[in-house]
Amino acid sequence: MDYQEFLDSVDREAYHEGEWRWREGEYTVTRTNHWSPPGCHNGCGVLLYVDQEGRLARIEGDPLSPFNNGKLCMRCLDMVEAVNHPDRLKYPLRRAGKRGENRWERITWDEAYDEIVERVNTVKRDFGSHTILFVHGTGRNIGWQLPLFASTALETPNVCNFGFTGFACYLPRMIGASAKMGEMTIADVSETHEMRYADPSFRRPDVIMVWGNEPLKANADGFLGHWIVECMQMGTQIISIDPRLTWLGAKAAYWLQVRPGTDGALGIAMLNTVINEDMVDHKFIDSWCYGYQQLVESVQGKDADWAAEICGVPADDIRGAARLYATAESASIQWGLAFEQQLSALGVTAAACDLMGVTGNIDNPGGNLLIKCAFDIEKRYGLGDFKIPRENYAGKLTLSAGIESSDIVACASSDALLHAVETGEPFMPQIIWLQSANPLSCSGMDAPRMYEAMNKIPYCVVADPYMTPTAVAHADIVLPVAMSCERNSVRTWWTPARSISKCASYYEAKSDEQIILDLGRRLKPENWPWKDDKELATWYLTDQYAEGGTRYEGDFEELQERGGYKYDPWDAEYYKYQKGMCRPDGQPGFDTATGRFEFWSWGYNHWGVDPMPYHIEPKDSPVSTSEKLAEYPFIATSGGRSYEFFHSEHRQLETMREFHPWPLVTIHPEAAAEYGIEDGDWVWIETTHGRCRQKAFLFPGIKKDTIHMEHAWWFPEQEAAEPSLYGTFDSNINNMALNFETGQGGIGSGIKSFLAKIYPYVEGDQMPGEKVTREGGWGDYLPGVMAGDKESAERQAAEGNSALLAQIEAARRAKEMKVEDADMQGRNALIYAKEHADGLQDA
Ligand SMILES: Nc1nc2c(c(=O)[nH]1)N[C@H]1C(S)=C(S)[C@@H](COP(=O)(O)OP(=O)(O)OC[C@H]3O[C@@H](n4cnc5c(=O)[nH]c(N)nc54)[C@H](O)[C@@H]3O)O[C@H]1N2
Ligand SMILES: Nc1nc2c(c(=O)[nH]1)N[C@H]1C(S)=C(S)[C@@H](COP(=O)(O)OP(=O)(O)OC[C@H]3O[C@@H](n4cnc5c(=O)[nH]c(N)nc54)[C@H](O)[C@@H]3O)O[C@H]1N2
Ligand SMILES: [Mo]
Repeated sequence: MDYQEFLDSVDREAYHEGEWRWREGEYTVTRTNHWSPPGCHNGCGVLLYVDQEGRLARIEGDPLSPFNNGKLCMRCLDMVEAVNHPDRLKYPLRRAGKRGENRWERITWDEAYDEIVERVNTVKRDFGSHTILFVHGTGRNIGWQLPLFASTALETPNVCNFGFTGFACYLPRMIGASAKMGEMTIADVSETHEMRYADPSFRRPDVIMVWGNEPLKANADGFLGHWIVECMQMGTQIISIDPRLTWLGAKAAYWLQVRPGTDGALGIAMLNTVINEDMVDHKFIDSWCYGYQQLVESVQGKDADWAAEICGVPADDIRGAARLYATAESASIQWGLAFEQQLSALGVTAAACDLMGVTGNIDNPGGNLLIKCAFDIEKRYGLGDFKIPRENYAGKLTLSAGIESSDIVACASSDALLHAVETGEPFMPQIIWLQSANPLSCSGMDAPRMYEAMNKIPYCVVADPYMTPTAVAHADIVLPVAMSCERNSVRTWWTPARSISKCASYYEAKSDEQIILDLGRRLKPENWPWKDDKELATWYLTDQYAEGGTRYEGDFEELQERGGYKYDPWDAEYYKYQKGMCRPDGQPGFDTATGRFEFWSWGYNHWGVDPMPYHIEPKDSPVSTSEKLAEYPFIATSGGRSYEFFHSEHRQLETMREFHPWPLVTIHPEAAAEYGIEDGDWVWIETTHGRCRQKAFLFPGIKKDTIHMEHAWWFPEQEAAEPSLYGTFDSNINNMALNFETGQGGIGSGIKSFLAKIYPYVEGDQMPGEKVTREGGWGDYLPGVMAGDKESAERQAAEGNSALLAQIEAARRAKEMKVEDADMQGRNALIYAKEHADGLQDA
């Protein structure tokens, strides 16, 4: 691949370089970025064609955008269908029947606002604003807006992804990396340079280790998977660590087919090989690191043979992959969600960071970069609480009225809030506000339990572009949300900073920005000074609250006019730690307690987490619960993404369903044959905790003892009213997932590994929707503790639930900290460690 050749080949004039809006025949064309709805983790450059009726008629990738170079995924290419789909919510709705009956009356926005304001103010007065639970989902373009609204208009500290136990997405990698090296890290595939692969300072990685991540389907966390393919065309080799064979795995130098949930052991063994075969970067370690000797000691005895047993990967492959990674001139690790959907979440993160550290692949061209969101607009990955005025932020640490969260993560603990709903202790939540979340279908672990819990909360608001199973089951008011092409907004997730420009509209749908502005003004005018969405966007870019603001110079209009993006030179610089660019005091080094890259981590230690890489055997596995194997012989993992869907979204779109009509469970052909299952058969997947139904997909690229299930299915074409709820429980693997099961520090969840059996579905079998909505599900929940088999639940109740206790203990420590220090997650602990740690002198 010759990128310069590509750049030279683009007819810039034909693509209206320098313009952001122009006429083309009967269309008005807008150069902008797509950033939800529909959901995605990325903001790709697009050209939107709007017809004379103001309707989105066509979409094209923008070849002048260095981010995606004109490429778009199939979901973006299908945007016209998503935006104009007749199922979209057109007007605000008020529930007219009972919850779950799917009967609604159309109301005006003013009626909706009046009802909400009256309800919120009554709850604030009678119960306290902390009894409002605010729920939002993954990093769509809501991350900064919604926490701001929740904390400064609703005035609740209780913002979380309800039901998503153990903060089991991305946050563990964020905070783990921040503890180890002071910043988040991402694989360098030139994405920080406006000139991309042609930038003279860039060097493509010799090796990319793709670990627990499927970048081509997920494009997760601000990273476009196709960038890896471009590097491969320039010679990059791949190491794939995945229980399934993926497209990248099929082209990899090494494919380590790891047993789900055992990556901690694999990482430790790779460290053992690299260290004991002396493939480390002594210069980097001696000059810039802390705690290397402890790392050397901690991995002794845990070699590739040890890990081979645990992980089910040949020892020679573990050694070979470690050697390939460590001896490359530059190599990077591209990690994914599997890291935190196992109990060792922070331990695996530590192991991966240490591999980068021992080989000196930190902030070097083609290694792992120290990265911030462009211009410091976001201190974190778009959760935006940094933007929240401090007097409101303080509440986040203590979570008023006794429900505590850990100081590791700034959002509220969903387990703690579930405990509150189930027990009424220490308070009974009065309102649940769901904006960009559909917990019954996707984000709620133990979906039947979430169903029961949400029905206990007296009032429920849902704001979404589509009617969802969760809205039908629980909502009292439903607000129609505008799509990406119908909003003015700005966003960063790493670099560049991007703008989103409004160019169409749909019935009465309003953007998230408009909804929170309208309601913010009505609920708390003194906190909501912005005239309109553009002013709000400018505030975000330049940040009126932070001391000195951000480093962004300009405003929404300027960003829009310059083509919708701006790269931050800080991110594009290599070896920032050598140049005094990382620490607030301007000294060289890392922004950690010791100023160094920490193999022995003060942050981890402060959190009460093992400061060295660790492995925890999954709680339900052939090793932990071997007695169950006779009845539940499969290790079930889940969640691998598909091109067609973003979580529970896109199920309405005929085009997507044509490609991917049904939920698929991947089974090895020989295993399927043993159970009389053929490709395309409906199959029950069952654990001791529940069951769901998916269609068999026979595939030899998975081991015979492992199955992989898809998440977030519902069927908009099926009956909305209960018991069906669009069939959302019928195929939901979260019927089997557990709350209250987390790893050290209350972080990580076990959902990538549990034991299951499979058997054919027979016509007439009872469907889970019926079981859950009519018979109370399978749960035998002891409020506030992990369900599962009754015996273990009772034991846990007697012992006091360990995950909850860990969070409460961490919160107790957090309370001792000074509020003014607590300006971001992860850092909290580091600041604390800086002040309190003994023995820093030897650093
Ligand atoms: N199209 C699409 N894109 C998405 C999403 C979506 O729903 N659809 N969701 C977004 C979100 S919020 C996230 S967090 C990301 C997630 O995206 P990724 O980070 O890619 O994570 P997963 O899709 O869970 O799984 C990646 C790989 O992990 C493998 N795997 C399963 N168990 C294990 C294990 O125990 N160890 C290892 N090493 N590998 C394992 C799976 O086989 C899969 O190939 O994607 C984002 N992007
Ligand atoms: N078993 C299993 N369960 C999983 C996972 C897994 O791998 N396995 N993945 C988990 C992960 S990593 C995550 S992050 C969670 C994700 O969970 P969520 O991010 O909560 O995703 P959804 O539940 O699909 O809900 C998103 C809703 O937001 C709406 N929406 C989309 N864009 C916007 C917007 O801009 N504004 C508003 N107001 N609404 C919008 C959509 O229409 C949809 O109804 O799910 C988790 N669930
Ligand atoms: Mo996620």
